[in-house]
Amino acid sequence: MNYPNLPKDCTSMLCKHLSPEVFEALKDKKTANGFTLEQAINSGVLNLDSGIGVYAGDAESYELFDGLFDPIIEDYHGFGKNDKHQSNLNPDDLKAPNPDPEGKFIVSTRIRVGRNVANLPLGPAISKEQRDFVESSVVEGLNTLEGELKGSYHPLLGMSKEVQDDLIKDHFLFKEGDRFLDAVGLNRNWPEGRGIYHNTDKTFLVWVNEEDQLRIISMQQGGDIKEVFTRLVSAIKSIETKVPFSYNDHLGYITSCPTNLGTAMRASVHIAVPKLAEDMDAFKAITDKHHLQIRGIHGEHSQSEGGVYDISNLRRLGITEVEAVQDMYDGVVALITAEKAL
Ligand code: ADP
Ligand code: IOM
Repeated sequence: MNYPNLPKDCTSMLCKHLSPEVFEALKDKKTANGFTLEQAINSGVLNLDSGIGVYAGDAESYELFDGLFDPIIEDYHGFGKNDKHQSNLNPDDLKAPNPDPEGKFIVSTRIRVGRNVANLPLGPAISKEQRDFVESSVVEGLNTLEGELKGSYHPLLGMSKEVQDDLIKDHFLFKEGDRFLDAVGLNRNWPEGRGIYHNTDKTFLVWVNEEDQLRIISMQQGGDIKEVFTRLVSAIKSIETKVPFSYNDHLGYITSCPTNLGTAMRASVHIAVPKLAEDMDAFKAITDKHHLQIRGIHGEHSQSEGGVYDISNLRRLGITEVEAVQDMYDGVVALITAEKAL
């Protein structure tokens, strides 16, 4: 493989950090699962509008291709090679009374973590048999959950188009045919091995075999962020007694995209700030100050509708879960204050 054609105006982390020297040093390496640099960068090479554009095929990718991953991890999370990740899943440490009790701004709150099964390749390098094994063992574990977490699994295979489209439209299910995931092999054998588990109220959900093998999700209408976090923590704790997760002291939970390492947590609200959004510089000044990311309301790479945005914590590694949610909470309070003042 030759050094890829990366135009000067490309702003992804791949374009920023893949110098010809880094490329030369890594181009012939292969992990024990057969994952190469060419595979790791293909999504960003084919999708120049990527935010990052680089994926890992397994935990070893982060060590073998460290010349590319380390600067991206440092740039995105502000986390250095010798730093250690820390966890805090205690809801009592979160200072987050509902910032919008009258429901004027916050439409809904969602917090998710990514998880992958220990001692298996990540989605980009997994075989069909391994992926099917992940599905059956995760579903076996999920089927033992009780109380509020009790629910049922709905495989994508055999799901009607209508049900699938409704779940996507209502923000419960991942999209189909994502070109960023496609380019790194995450859509191979689609739809086999993929599905969604959820409780009756759809306040607790688990995506199986999307970008990560598990996305554990707690969500509900309104702005009770602490309630959403508390439910998520109880789900994580129950599931990890049944499924061993890939984790190390340096990078925390191992995920296929380097943005998700560490806590693998994205805590978001859908929030209506139509006046503030008329001045994107002022809006961005607040989100930057609180380390937040702005997304559209149909997920990553989508657009806002009606002045409603998805606002979430940007950093996930080197800070605890409580700090990640606190970043989001503090920023949301600042956004509401700014919107009210306009
Ligand atoms: P992820 O959060 O897993 O990184 P996306 O950004 O693609 O992935 O979002 C996945 C889905 O979750 C999308 O349908 C998105 O609209 C929905 N979503 C995210 N945050 C919220 C929220 N606060 N309320 C309702 N739906 C949300
Ligand atoms: N996590 C991943 N979907 N994303 C950061 C893609 C990208 O834009 O590079």
